[in-house]
Amino acid sequence: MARRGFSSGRWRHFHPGYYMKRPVRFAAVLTAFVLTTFVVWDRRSLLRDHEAEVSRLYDELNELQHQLREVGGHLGDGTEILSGTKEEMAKNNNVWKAEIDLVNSQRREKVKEAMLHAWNSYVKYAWGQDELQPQSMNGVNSFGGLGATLVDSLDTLYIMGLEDEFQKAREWIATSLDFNKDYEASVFETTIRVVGGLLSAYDLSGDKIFLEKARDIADRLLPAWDTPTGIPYNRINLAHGHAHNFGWTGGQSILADSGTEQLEFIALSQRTGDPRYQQKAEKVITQLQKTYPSDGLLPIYINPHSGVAASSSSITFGAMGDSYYEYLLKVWIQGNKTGTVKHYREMWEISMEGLLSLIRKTTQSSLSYICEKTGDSLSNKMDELACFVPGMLVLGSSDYDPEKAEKFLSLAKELAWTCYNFYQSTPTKLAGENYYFNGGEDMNVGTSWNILRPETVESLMYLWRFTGNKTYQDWGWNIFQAFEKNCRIDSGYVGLRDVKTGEKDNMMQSFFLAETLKYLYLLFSPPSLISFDEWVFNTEAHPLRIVTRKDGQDTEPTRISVAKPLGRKQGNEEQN
Ligand code: DMJ
Repeated sequence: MARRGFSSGRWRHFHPGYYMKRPVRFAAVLTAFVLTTFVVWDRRSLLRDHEAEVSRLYDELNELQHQLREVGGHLGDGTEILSGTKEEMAKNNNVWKAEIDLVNSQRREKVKEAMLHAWNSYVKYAWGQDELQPQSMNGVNSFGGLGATLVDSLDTLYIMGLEDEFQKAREWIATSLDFNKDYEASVFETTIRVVGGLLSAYDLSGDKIFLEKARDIADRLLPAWDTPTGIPYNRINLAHGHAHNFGWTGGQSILADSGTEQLEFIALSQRTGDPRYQQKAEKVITQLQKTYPSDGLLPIYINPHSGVAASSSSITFGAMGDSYYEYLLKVWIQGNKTGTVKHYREMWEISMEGLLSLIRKTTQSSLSYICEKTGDSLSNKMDELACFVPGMLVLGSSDYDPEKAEKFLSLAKELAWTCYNFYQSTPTKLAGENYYFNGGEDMNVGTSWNILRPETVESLMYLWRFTGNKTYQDWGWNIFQAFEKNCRIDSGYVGLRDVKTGEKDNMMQSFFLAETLKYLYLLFSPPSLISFDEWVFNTEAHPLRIVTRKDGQDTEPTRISVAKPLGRKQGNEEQN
């Protein structure tokens, strides 16, 4: 029987001559080969990343289990549930839970100790001043001498059970806090830190001194809203009430600076019975609503005389845009989701559709990120500040229909992974101020400082509470350890001038105590501590109690939560 050659039968496909006569088929085979190679390579590199992450987490788990057994040895009662082989322990769900509780309580104590170190350094070197410069061991009045760190720390001290420290701070507020300062204060910074901090301390403690002081400073800020449109000027002299805008904005008001006072001023009106604060702050939103763009994305500069946003300025979820979007959602939550505040949710939902149009993915590792936009042009830049977005999406997603809720929850998870990688990708494991994703590249640090910002751990706290996934706690713990390693010095905590070299700066930002450490503490605490059902956090992490709005006709919730997350209080057992 004659042997069949390569030129006939099924083997002919392997002979070069076959393709020389069929160039189209050759091109198709070549394309298929290249595509398959790329897909396999891409999958493998993703797989490698995941394997590395899983293996790192597994190592950490082993280490924690080891520590737990050691701690168990000192516990006396109940130690028997902490002994035995790893396999036996893993089978026992209660033991597993006990382990987690113990790890969380150890982590919580470490964060509390960090807060005490930051606070005691402030007390020692900068008492009553706005912020501590730890390297030079002195205070500076970067906010006009309003005791910014002290006021910003009140609720963190209270929540952590640091009663003596809280009382000492309270005495200073009662006896020494004086707002009559001939100083051009930022309306935004003063509101979120001072008004917010005082109101939160009042809500937590019931001590009227905090409410009186909040009212005093808010009265000094109020003339800033006396503009033709009600969109405020962003600076005001606290002693004389003269208001204007920052020179570098060309006389324009900034979006975030104008749209981030609503929570505090509504809360103040609710607690004092004086409607003026709420009216001024809410008028800004009704003014913006009149010319709301179809994609809900507002440029960061707005003319306070015409109410028109300057289309030449950029659209961003980072600096100068960020908390405007955050407050649309949170005012709706603060207002019990009733008809009175329905327009906030509607505007927020429109803006979230706009947000989707800014999302892009890197080609190599499929990292999602949020672009900035000027006119029609997108830029592949994302601020770490925009890392509050995952938390906001999680908080708002449960009131969408199930399909959309899932879509926004997935996006939140993807963005949180990117934000976590902002930290993991640097030698210090701390994030830079912003990142570029040019040409589909994964991420390149732009401005490379880190000033102890909270946004990523804030989002991790929301994600953990809503999903119950402990991975978010582990990520937060890694970030905390990087702060401890790089930023802690004997006289407090400093930022880094460069996350690549670890060179230190000389400033302990007040939001490190107000936000970063508070969110970390809550990340390792039961979700019932400052529950989302009763509290809403302002943008400086000051929890404000949700109370029924009495000013509207409709006090019934307008939406039924269709996809309420599992275990909003307890967390579920998602393990991915
Ligand atoms: C804080 O003052 C607030 O979170 C604000 O909304 C953004 N910037 C800082 C923290 O980074």
